[in-house]
Amino acid sequence: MQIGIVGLPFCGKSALFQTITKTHLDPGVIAKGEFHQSVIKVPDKRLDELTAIFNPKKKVNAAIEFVDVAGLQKGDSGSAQFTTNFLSRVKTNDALVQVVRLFENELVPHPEGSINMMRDLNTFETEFIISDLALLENRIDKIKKQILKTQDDNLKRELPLLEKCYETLQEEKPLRSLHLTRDELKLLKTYQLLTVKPMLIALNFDETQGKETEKYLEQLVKSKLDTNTKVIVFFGKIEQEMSELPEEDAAVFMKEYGIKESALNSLIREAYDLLGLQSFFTVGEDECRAWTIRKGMNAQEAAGEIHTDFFNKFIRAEVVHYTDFITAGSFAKAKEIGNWRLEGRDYIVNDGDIISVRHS
Ligand SMILES: Nc1nc2c(ncn2[C@@H]2O[C@H](COP(=O)(O)OP(=O)(O)OP(=O)(O)O)[C@@H](O)[C@H]2O)c(=O)[nH]1
Ligand SMILES: [Mg+2]
Repeated sequence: MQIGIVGLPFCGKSALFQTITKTHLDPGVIAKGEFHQSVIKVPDKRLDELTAIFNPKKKVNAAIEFVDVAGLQKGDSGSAQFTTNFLSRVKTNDALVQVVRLFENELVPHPEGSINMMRDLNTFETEFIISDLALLENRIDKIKKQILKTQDDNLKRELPLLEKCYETLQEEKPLRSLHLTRDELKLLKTYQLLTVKPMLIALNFDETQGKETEKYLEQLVKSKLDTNTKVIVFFGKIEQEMSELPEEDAAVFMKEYGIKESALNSLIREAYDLLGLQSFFTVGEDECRAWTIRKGMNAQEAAGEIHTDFFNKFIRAEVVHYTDFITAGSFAKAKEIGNWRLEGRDYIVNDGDIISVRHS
């Protein structure tokens, strides 16, 4: 899974990227405005606990790749415009984090000259909508011509969906506001549209603005967030500084500044929620591991995430929920009280299930 960090110039994208990936970019590298990417381990206390119990040779956290994508420039007409490089980077992301700047900093002036959350959000949305409109217009034209020629049934089914999307965009609404089915989303995936991507708005505050965050959050909620949109609050500069400290020291500072949750934790929690993701575990002496899957996946599909062979040769899954396992203290005890179960392929996996796949 790949998540792109986007936003206007100097809004704090690289600050957020460095905070969550615990990397340190050289100021010269940052200034070049290139993209950076890094894979982060998804922190999971349950996996830590399981590792403490099984003492395996290896612990493998779930992973998410983050990309810091710079690339919104002032166009010739004075309006904001995406560069081609930016679009090609963002197109392949599964979700986007849009950083919105709320901190004042005279040393780095806001490109529009002032702080204005709604304006910045709209600037971005408009550019995304224009880009998707152009893409769809082109595609719809082509499909119509092809249908006349070939009478292709697949294309005939596709056309109404693309037209529905086109109309939505013309009403200046992003595609993520449509309640699209899984099949529709699958179909649209090949087009790599931008406004269909789930969006996480990350409000970047200065550490002195701790008391102001509620006000902005309320304003956003009042403006009715689209479906598939979530908001988090973070404190770019100070959190970046803290991410370079040992964990215990960082915790002390967080408390001092009244920061309830780190950007990393809130970002991952909301991203999982937004993308409908959950984790299951595999445990053993060799390895304890967290796997990320979509909610609603069955045992066979989850097994397939571990290995294609596990999907093809799936027989049954041994399942015990993390909480039940911890309460019982061992597999044997969990079995005794009936919390350890054998499930078939259609069993819908729960967040926190510990699974062992039986296959032929
Ligand atoms: N005071 C204050 N400054 C911040 C905060 N977040 C970022 N900055 C500063 O703002 C400047 C821009 O931050 P970056 O993280 O480089 O912003 P960016 O979005 O990556 O910028 P570009 O990649 O150039 O578009 C840096 O000098 C940061 O130190 C914040 O919360 N408070
Ligand atoms: Mg940057």
